[in-house]
Amino acid sequence: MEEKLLLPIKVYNAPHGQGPNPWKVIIVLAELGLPYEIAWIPYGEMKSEPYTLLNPNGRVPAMVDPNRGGAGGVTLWESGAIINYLIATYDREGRLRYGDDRLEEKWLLQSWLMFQMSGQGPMFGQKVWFTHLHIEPNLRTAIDRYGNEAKRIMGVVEATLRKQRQKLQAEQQAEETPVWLVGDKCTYADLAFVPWNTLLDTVFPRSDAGMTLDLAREFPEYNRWHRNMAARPAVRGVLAHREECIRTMTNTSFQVVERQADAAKLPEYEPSVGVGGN
Ligand SMILES: N[C@@H](CCC(=O)N[C@@H](CS)C(=O)NCC(=O)O)C(=O)O
Repeated sequence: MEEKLLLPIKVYNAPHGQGPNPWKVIIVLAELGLPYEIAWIPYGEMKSEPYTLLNPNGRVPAMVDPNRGGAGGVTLWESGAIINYLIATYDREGRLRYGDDRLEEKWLLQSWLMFQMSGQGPMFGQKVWFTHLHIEPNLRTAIDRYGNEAKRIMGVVEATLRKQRQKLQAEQQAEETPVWLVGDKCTYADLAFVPWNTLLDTVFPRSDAGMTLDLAREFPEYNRWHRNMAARPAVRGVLAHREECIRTMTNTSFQVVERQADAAKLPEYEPSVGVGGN
């Protein structure tokens, strides 16, 4: 099936687009040049049917691809699984992946995607929770625990990128040549880290003197890696769209906080997590 004949792939996202996980999927769709549309599901409607018929976990994203499968199309949830589906189904030219001719690199991309899903996402997420939202403010041991884990994960990425840089230097390649997690090109595994990276100022707010982050100094290759990804036309377009959504859409995400017994009952969710300056 020609890409231009495809119907839009539907991605469920929550207004006003602050949460990182749906954007991982949207970045991959944009990079592959696939048609897509965003279906906005308020946080208040996410934990019950009909949405839980799409995603039993009651979170975003979910994806419906009307171009494949039976009458209802292919419905999937969990951003990593959706990315895998999109790559396996639509990245025939291997724009964001390696093929069987580079077998180890092909599967190493899975290692990094799993690492993003099980490491970066949950640790950054819990750091945000205990820094901004937990009912007991300044719970230092929890803030430090997740902050240190977040930095440890960034350190794993940094060490890998430095090794990649050393390889390039050994090959006498130009200093500005970008380095990637696996092999010699940007893949879906790199891109999966982008949306959480854009929230680093929220994960490590400058207002918390007890746990700061100086990205350029502590993780210089990570910093360059993120900047290189953010400068890609498709990524730039998606991130600009996300910012516009945050700026212009009606806020519903305080509902996430409202239903948590262990959250501070903040009147607004976004200001607490740094939207609008931090
Ligand atoms: N592991 C899931 C995480 C999904 C997730 O936590 N999504 C957030 C928004 S980025 C959400 O729906 N939060 C609503 C809630 O916690 O109720 C994935 O990657 O798809």
